[in-house]
Amino acid sequence: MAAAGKSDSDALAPAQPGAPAASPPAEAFVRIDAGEYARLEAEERARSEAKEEERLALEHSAQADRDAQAEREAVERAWREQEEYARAVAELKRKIARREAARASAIAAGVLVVAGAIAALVYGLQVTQDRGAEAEALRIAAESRSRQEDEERRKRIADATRRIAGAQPGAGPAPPAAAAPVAASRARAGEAVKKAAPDRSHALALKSEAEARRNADLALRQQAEAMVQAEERARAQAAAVVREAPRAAPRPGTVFQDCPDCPRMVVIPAGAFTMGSPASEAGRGMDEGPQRQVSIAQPFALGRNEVTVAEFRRFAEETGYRTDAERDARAQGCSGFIYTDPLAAGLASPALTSWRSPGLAQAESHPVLCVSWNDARAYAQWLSKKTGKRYRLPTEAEWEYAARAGGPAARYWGDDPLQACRFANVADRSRFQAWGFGQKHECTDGHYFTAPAGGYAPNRFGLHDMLGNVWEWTEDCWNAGYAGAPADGTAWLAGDCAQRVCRGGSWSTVPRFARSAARHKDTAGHRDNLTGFRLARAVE
Ligand SMILES: [Ca+2]
Repeated sequence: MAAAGKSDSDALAPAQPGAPAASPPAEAFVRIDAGEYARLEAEERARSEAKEEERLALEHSAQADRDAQAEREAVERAWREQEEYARAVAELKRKIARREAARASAIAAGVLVVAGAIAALVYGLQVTQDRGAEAEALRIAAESRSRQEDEERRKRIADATRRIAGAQPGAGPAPPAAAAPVAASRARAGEAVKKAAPDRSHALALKSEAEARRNADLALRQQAEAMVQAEERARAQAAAVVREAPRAAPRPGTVFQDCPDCPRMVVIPAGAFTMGSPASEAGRGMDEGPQRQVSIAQPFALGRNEVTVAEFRRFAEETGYRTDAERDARAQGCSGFIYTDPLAAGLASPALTSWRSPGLAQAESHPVLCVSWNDARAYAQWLSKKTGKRYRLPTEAEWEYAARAGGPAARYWGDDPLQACRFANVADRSRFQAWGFGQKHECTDGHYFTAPAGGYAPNRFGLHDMLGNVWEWTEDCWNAGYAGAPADGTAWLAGDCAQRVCRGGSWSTVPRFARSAARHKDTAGHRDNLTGFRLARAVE
């Protein structure tokens, strides 16, 4: 050891003039035996470890400061977004008010136009009616004249009859002096009748005209009233639509997309279910109980598929985001199961892998791999900002509720793992042919590694790949059981929050883990080529 050389030189140490004899000289070489040196070395190591701890503590503290700052910024951002939302709502309200005012003016103008049109109609009607009345008056006058003529004719006939009767023997002819007053009287009567007939026609015409006016007024009033009522009904209906629109939630089962590059989402109904597995379930883990009732009060949306490579690429391209695997200073990249797999021989080493090149063949439609819990949350935050909707990871309870889709069986297709290959990409015969061991699914699903998202039959909620393909991150902190977990479907944010819950199993999952209740945990920064995610979204 080097300490031995140093102790050999002790005799050459010069004396220090003026120093007290009892004290060793300040610069004297000190004899140190091997034991003492080991002790000193241990002390030095302890000091250095203490320094390292201090440095780590400082780093940790700095990280905590950064986290706190990020949290403050997130809160501020949320406030700002809320303010922007409030401003947008106010602006919308102003726009609606302006539109209403414009509509009211347009309606008023319309009323004037309609009133003008009605007046014209009424005038036309009046003219028509006046003409009708005139014709009627003429007809009455003609009839009257005709009756008068008939009367005169009858009188003339009666007179003639009387004259003829007076000429008969015994009666003698009527004296001419008597005939003159009768003729004059008849002429006067004729004149009076002639004069009376137009007077009566005129009165009738006036009466008809007044009647026509009354009818026209009534029609105008009725039409105006009907128009006002229709307008009030239309305004009430428009107000009801504006009031109801923000509350109108899409129906369960509805598939929607907030943008062309956004994941497709399915509306999941509100409901209650039994979370966890019964003791009798084959392959059950101790962390899947105790079983408990969970109620989810509001519908929410869940990704129909796991987030794909293409969808994640859009995020990375728009933001320049680098995943934990890409940023890792120790260049660990993305850890993977396949590096020990005989079929994966010759693939890139973990240090070079990331979602861009996870060490196995993937198409853009396959679920993204090598993303940590942190990366998944960053994607959700970006999507929320991009769309103005609240995207997030699902809670563990939401995930299991959605995976079961109302069924109590171990898997959403039933209890039988042999049926898996219709519904999920799991460790099937193809995978284990190479290995020749393992508890595989005794069926063939057509994919050794990941499969295109949504390629297998969905569950009753219309969700694909809830089991198999890739493990999916959830929001919850890890707890080794459900005692004390929230019962309302919210995330359990107590417990071991350095580790987060993954659900659903992967392309490499054996029957024991390909179950709706099976759980798994990883640290928030962990990434591997078995794990991806899907997103949840609040349904507004
Ligand atoms: Ca498979």
